Amino acid sequence: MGSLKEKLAQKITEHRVRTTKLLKEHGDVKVGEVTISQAIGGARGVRTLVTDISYLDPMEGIRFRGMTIPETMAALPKPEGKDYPYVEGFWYLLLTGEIPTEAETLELVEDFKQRSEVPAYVFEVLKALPKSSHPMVMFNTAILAMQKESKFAKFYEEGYNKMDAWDSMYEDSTDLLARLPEIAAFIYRYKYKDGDIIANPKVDMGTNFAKMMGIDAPYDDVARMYFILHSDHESGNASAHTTHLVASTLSDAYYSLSAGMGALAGPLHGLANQEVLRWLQGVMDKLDGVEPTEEIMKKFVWETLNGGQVIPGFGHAVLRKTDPRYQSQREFCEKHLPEDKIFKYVDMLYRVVPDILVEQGKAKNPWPNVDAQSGVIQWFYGITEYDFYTVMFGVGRAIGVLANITWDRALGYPLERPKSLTTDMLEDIAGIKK
Ligand code: HAX
Repeated sequence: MGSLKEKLAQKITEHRVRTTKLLKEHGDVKVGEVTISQAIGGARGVRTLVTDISYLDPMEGIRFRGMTIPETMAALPKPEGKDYPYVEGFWYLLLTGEIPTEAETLELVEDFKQRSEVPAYVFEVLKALPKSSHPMVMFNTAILAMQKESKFAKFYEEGYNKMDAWDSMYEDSTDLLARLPEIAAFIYRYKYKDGDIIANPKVDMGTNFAKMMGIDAPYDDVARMYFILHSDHESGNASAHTTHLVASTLSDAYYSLSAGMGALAGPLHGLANQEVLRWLQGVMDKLDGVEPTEEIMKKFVWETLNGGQVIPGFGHAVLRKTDPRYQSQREFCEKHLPEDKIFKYVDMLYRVVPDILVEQGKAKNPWPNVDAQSGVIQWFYGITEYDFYTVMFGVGRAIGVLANITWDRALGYPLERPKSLTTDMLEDIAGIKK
């Protein structure tokens, strides 16, 4: 057993006592009430999920295992001469809550290399899809196609034991994570680069992805930053929640992650990163070479709102301030691409959109989210095929949701099954039933 798995086993044993005590001795303590608007309105703010992997404060933003983004980036071991940490070390942090040593991180890098072989049939399955399929369909199909590799499914077939079930969930999750960069890069090069595939150099996750995409340094650092920033946003976001829900049926990590990626592919969620660039390109096409000013940008924003559409990359179901993931990427842009035209347009949107959303008076949070800034960076490094952006989000999101379902299994969280009511019942509760 490697250092991470040993540490995880120890943490799980310690944590189980806490969960059991809460359930047995304090199970009747109320956490909150549910209102009619929460029941109809997508359960906003209903506190009914438990995770220790990350927490999203509306005013502060995300903390991974108690650490802000800058603290996380500073604390984790980095490849020599690089600005961003090993993704493998971040996986260790999410699973255990501890910063791995350099040696523990490198052990994990080796472990990922050993696991990173993508079964050949996956590429055949992808080639059988129409090339015009959305890259998220390809990504999702590849994940699901690999289900036959599931160690948890085998463990279940051979006589399931609840106490040990986390082990094979961890194995599946790590196998998946190690393979996702190659699958994503294959989709990119197969779909957009005439199938000119670059072999996995088997270095570390970020470098592997950059090399297989065919993009030089510092894109390896971009990949590390991107995967870490997009990894986890507590349990209630649609992709994390979907993955958790499906895993709660004792589905394995392949089925669960594939379901979660379906949620990520929605334009109100992860697809928003492609929509930001699509929206901007639409503006530029209409301007036909004229440089947009703030006044022109305001006109397009209002046109979009008046057409009944949302401004992609702005607003959030929980956050009530600028997303720190947006800030981190903005800082990267200021350092590496300050003169980039698209960065300047995105920055212009930062200056004009919040006031307009406030004036419109609908959005509870007028500030930009992670998706407003991420496409600019990818575009700058040559990935102008913006419908691919959500796939990269998916590789990152997998880190968080897979860590969560490993812990779900470890703590034996049961089948998720909230209760529904009828409209008649709500009218009765509200005292308006005739
Ligand atoms: N542009 C226009 N209108 C917006 C808006 C935006 N960016 N954000 C919210 N609104 C509107 C909502 O559509 C809603 O309108 P209706 O009352 O007509 O339905 C109203 O304001 C209230 O919504 P809210 O309570 O502020 O926001 P929700 O919790 O319902 O939704 C969303 C949160 C992120 C879905 C929303 O802000 C949105 O659609 N943003 C644009 C799409 C986007 O950027 N999504 C990515 C979010 C981050 C993420 O998950 N990344 O993966």
